[in-house]
Amino acid sequence: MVRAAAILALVALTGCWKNYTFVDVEEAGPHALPMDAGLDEGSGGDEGAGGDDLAALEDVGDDVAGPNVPLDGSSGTIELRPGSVSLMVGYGTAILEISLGRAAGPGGQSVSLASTAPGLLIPTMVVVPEGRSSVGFRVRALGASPGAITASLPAPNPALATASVSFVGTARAPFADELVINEVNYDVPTVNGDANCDGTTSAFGDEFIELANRSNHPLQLEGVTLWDEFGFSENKPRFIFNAHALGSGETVVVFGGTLGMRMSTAPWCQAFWMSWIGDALILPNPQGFNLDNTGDTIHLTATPDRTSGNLADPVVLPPGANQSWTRSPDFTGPFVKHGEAPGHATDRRWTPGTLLTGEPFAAASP
Ligand SMILES: [Ca+2]
Ligand SMILES: [Ca+2]
Ligand SMILES: [Ca+2]
Ligand SMILES: [Ca+2]
Repeated sequence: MVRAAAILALVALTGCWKNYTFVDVEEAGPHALPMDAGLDEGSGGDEGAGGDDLAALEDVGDDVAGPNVPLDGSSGTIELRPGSVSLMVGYGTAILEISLGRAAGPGGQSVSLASTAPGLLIPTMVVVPEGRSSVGFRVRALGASPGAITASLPAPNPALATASVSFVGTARAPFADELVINEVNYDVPTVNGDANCDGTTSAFGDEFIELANRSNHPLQLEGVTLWDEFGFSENKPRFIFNAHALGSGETVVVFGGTLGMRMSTAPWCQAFWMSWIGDALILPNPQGFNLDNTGDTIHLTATPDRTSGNLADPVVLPPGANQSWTRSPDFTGPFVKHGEAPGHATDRRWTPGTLLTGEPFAAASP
């Protein structure tokens, strides 16, 4: 009970929490950072990866054993990314990703985690699920002294990867492509459309926009603005963020209405708790997004001034089909209908707060 109370207090303080399981970099690539794209691409370990992919690697040494090594779940190849990450002091969080050279074998692949950064809370272990080549885990800042995170594979093919960790007192505003739209739910079906888990279907209230921080540092969201096409043309912002530092690899979901108690047992509602859904912070937008079911365009700008510039390309929504429009793979891929994304969760038509597979962004949290 003491521990539970402490966790609740921590969550209340920080708005941060989650436990999870996750996906393949080929399918999800949640931490593909623009600044080290070569690393990200190369580590995917796609068995089919050819010379072009290998040429892009900055660190090909681990892959020498490469595609010919059996899928024994302990291949001796591991990568941790981003290779350097910064967190907000005072409970700031980040999600890092472990990538193996290949899919984990039966039972999954356990990876041990350790840190030399005083006051950095990390899980001691995370499991790459069977059949997946990567997994995410969350870390949390209690102190401010820099150090390193180590992820290690056990014998018989031991391997080690490290990432440096630093701490910052403030988060800066996002630059282009650091904060991206990852999923949009705009065509709410009239039956079973309760995306926000409050027990009722609402044409506006169950719309949502999921955003992700794919940089390697916290981003200050204050003033960041979301628009639909009509709002953009009429200079009417649909949602303006209040101050919030979004950690590296973390996501936030804004629903197009108020938020209530969890009244649904739908799969994506299982992790709905307080201000969270799945693995993401949720925020209400009582005035709504007004996303047209027949097609619309989402703009994400740095400030409520529409001339401040889009943070990423506007997201063009095609005529809807009672499902969301999501990046595939998550964070980095082009948009597709949820039901047409490879590996999508088949028991739902959207994935607020999780990967499109329905698995969490972080498989373990301290
Ligand atoms: Ca709509
Ligand atoms: Ca609802
Ligand atoms: Ca609209
Ligand atoms: Ca999602």
